Amino acid sequence: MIAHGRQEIIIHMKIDTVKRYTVTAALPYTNGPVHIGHLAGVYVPADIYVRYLRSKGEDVVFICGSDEHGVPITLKAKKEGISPQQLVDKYHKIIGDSFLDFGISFNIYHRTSSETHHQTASDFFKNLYDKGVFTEEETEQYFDEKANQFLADRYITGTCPHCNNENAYGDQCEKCGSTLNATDLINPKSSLSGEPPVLRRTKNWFLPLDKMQSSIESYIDSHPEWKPSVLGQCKSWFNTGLQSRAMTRDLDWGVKVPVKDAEGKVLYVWFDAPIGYISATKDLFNPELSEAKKHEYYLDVAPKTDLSRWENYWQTESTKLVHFIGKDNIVFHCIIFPAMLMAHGGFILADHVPANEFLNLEGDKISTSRNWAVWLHEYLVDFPNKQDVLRYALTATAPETKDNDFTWKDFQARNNNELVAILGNFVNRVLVLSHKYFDGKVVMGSAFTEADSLVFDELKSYPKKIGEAIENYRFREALAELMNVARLGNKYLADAEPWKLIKTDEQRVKTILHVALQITANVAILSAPFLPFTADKLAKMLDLNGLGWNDAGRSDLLPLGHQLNEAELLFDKIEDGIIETQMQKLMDSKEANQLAQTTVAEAKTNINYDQFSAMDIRVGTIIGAEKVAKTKKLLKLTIDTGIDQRTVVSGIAEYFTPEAIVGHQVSILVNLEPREIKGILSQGMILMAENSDGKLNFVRPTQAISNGSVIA
Ligand code: B3M
Ligand code: ZN
Repeated sequence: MIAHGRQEIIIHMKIDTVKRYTVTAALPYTNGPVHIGHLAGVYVPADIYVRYLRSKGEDVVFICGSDEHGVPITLKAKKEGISPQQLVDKYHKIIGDSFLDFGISFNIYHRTSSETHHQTASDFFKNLYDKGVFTEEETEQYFDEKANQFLADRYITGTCPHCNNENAYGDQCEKCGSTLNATDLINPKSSLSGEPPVLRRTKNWFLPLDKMQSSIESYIDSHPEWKPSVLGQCKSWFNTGLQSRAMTRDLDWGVKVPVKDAEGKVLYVWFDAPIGYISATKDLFNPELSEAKKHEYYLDVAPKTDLSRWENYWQTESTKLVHFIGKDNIVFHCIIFPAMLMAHGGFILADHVPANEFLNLEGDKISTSRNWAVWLHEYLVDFPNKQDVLRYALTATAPETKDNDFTWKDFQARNNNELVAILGNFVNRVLVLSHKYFDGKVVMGSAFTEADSLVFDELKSYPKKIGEAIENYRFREALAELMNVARLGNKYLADAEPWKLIKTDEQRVKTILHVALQITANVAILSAPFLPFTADKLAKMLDLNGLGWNDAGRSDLLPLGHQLNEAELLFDKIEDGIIETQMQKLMDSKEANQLAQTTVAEAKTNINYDQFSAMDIRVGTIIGAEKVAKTKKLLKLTIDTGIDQRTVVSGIAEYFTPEAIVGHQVSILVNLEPREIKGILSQGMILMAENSDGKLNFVRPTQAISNGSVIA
């Protein structure tokens, strides 16, 4: 209780002095498309927050862009056989388009390969360098002698010293989440050549986080209102003791290190990427930015403000800075970036870092390499115009406090039982009845009853309830409260029964629909941060313009005599077949993955030609098959070998039924010494292909050929 009270006070104190907001969303690595995990963890909550603030009339910039440096990019480029620049050009477009398609309303979607960014990051480094912040250290780094290259971060894989995951990267273990140095890995291997690397001495510049620990700790301590998971991660870093960390790398893709003696070195991607937020803001407010660049940066109109300068969003105390990120980025946003900003001076620090946990998919970790994901660009092909359904389902199950699971069944249920049955149904009933009884006009009949006043009173409480949940980064709760507004409307209609009263008391029906329409207008405002496409559609149907959050709660949003537009369905039911197709798609990728991953048995030692030709392998036809009694695996087959008809006992009963194989041609080794199996004399062996899971397939001619044909 005490902690809670304290938390509320801090939040309110800060909000009083806030003049503007800078909201950032993690810059996605530009090495692949984005999936539902990205959307749920970072971009949808950030977008809800920003749309809400804008609706309240706040001055806010929403910043994102492509993280185009770092080893993930160069590795993927190599894999696709294109240059890093070609790779980032390709994915910058795909990712940016997905965000646009899903209504993620960045003011700018920038890129770290841009000139502005290179200049900004370079200047930032130079500033720290000139102040003597960095320590120059010569250390031993891994080097691939075959590729003639230093191996930073993800160029190295090996076993995590903390959890024994064999596929940990040189900068991070994805299994246990610990941040690593390449030299921490057990049995390191180069991702380029697969060989164990050697150590070579090289000079790099380090940020002495060890010396900055107490300032960083007091910064974190001043935010007891942050999520326990975020504070917990920071605490564990402090407990182990911060260590100085290299801010440069021996690589050629990235921002060149702008000092003497730094050939072949670039800034560490985690040094340059967060500065990307600042570069993006600069270009957002750059009046000279060319149209072509604006297009490439997906630039929305710059926010209307009397102080249109980027500095106001980064260097003024009255600006509230919020970073939306996933939990794997916590240390970089809560410790390293603040340390950089403090060392530079003149910048504000984040007021909140509402990191989310991870979203799983059908009980399994989302994985790009295993293609276990729902890709946004693919979703839109299968579910055109259903962006809001996904936004809704992802917010309703957002991994706010623990990892959560997305399932297609849940997605379907959220759509059918909530969006269609509650929200869509309410709006549709009100509009259809208004058109049917009163030609789509807002009318009023007999005086409001006590029931009407109670509904209005309750309605009034929602903007604050929903708003507070959003301001405290509890988006699931906020969304649940929004649905309660629709529930309130449904209950009101169900109790008032205008469809019955119309025969006896038209004046009362006018008032009922008047009340119901005011609720609907409120739904249009309150749903906009969460379901922007739906809210737009609804606003059009109501012919409602220019209202914002501060109008919500009012019961006079639609004036008397106001003409409504035609009603349209907001949502429609998703049938089982559609969901089954999606499940099948996932099953297919699981299977493809398993096939790709099956291990291959080691090669046997060589034999000579005589040994090979000693084997007499023929084509035969199975002319009879039956199970061998009291066994699970054995079938007794009768084979026409062309030479004779003989009996072979074969261990294939778990994979084939007798009926399914009679008539099949097979390959049979006919000169294998006869052997008694379960009392049956087996004369020969059928050739089978067997994978590492024990799955069997017949080895047989692709077209019918006469029995007895020799296989050699
Ligand atoms: N690109 C990591 C990620 O996508 C990184 C975020 C940068 S935010 C400055 O997980
Ligand atoms: Zn680990």
